[in-house]
Amino acid sequence: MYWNEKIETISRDELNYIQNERLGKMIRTIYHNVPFYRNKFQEIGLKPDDIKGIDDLSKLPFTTKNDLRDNYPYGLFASPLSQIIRLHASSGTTGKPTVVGYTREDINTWSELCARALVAAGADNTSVVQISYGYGLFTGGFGLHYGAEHLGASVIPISSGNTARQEMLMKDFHTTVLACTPSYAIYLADSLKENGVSLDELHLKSGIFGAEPWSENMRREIETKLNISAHDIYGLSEIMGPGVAIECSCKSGMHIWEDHFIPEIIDPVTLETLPIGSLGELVFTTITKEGLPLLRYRTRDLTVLHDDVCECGRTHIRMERIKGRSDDMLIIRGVNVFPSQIESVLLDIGDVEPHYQLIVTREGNMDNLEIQVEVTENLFSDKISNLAALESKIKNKISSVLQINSKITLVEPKSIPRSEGKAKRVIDKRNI
Ligand code: DLL
Repeated sequence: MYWNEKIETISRDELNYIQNERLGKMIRTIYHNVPFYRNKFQEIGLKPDDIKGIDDLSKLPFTTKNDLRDNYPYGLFASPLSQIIRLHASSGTTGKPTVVGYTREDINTWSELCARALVAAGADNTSVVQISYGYGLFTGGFGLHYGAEHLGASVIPISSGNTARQEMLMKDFHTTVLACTPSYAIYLADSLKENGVSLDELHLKSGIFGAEPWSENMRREIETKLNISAHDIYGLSEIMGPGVAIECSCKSGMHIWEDHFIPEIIDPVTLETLPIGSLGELVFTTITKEGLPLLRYRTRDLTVLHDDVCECGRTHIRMERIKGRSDDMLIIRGVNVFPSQIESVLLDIGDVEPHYQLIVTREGNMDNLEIQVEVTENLFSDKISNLAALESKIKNKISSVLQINSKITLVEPKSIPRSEGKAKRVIDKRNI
């Protein structure tokens, strides 16, 4: 039922004691090792000793994705590269990705927290875990892989894609736990049915689904179609990757592992800290990370925290499903996409105006992205073949920079509606 019962069910007092100790130690390390934070402290006249514990959290400066971009690639690392054993990356807001680094101890912590997550979702050392999250710079595959190995389960590191092979291995290898995005879980379930595979031929018991927003309706659909218990898992590369929080069998929110990350909810406009139970932006302070410790990192994810004790016995705070974002990031087929990334690709290519619109739809369970972009007057009156060549050039560039497929529609100059205020770049027609 628990991977680490002592820590998962620890009293709040003891947990707070651990948090205070770890926070103080981390602040001192960051101050000495990361010039970016030292300068920020000096700007606001803050000394490491001013932070006595978690009650002083609001004195600390925030960190944003832009800070990571401005210090690309390694400027915020608190450990030298000789201590960093792994690098991952996620989408940046423009051309360059956000880079994250892990020391050996960070990888150990990540494995421990993913093992806790897997057990909370019903896995044990007899489980066969099929990891259908992407392996690579994305944190999904590797994070859960190390967690499942740490737990002693048998891991199938199949990565994403190739549905026919996923189905064959799921059946032949007796997969009991499936880890993938919720939209892919539904796609797989439908495909299994189409291929005449009955649920009796499978051994599935539970699923660990995250990396993109989903709903209670989707949970019901997945649970019925695959006859499993479906658990929401949350995480982000900057803080660690998958396993920052997980739903237990009570499914009334995801437990955040507070012995490693301190969560807060803020008002994204005033930046004031909000009381428990309020809807706002989730902010994390890491208290054990060595490679890339972050103070008050603004996730931009909107949610609500609950601190009443869960029936499962775990005392760690719970977060509700992600309700939305306080910025314009979209998640399309599990890939994080910022409109500003698309804009910088378009402007690099030339022959197009800086007027574009992204139209996101969901067909069945697959997301589709259409990019409508205005071409210059000159090009518009040009030959059709030139327009077609431009379309495919944009499509290829978007695919290589963002790793997503898109449909490019070139439109007449001045045909995309202009706005007097903020341009409406995204029309999201998905009803998740
Ligand atoms: O998506 C890590 C992950 C992998 C989580 C596998 C769960 C499973 P990033 O690529 O950095 O990391 O994207 C992080 O994805 O800020 C959220 O907006 C979104 N996200 C992650 N999990 C959930 C979830 C991984 N369960 C961003 N529900 C986050 C809704 C989620 N959104």
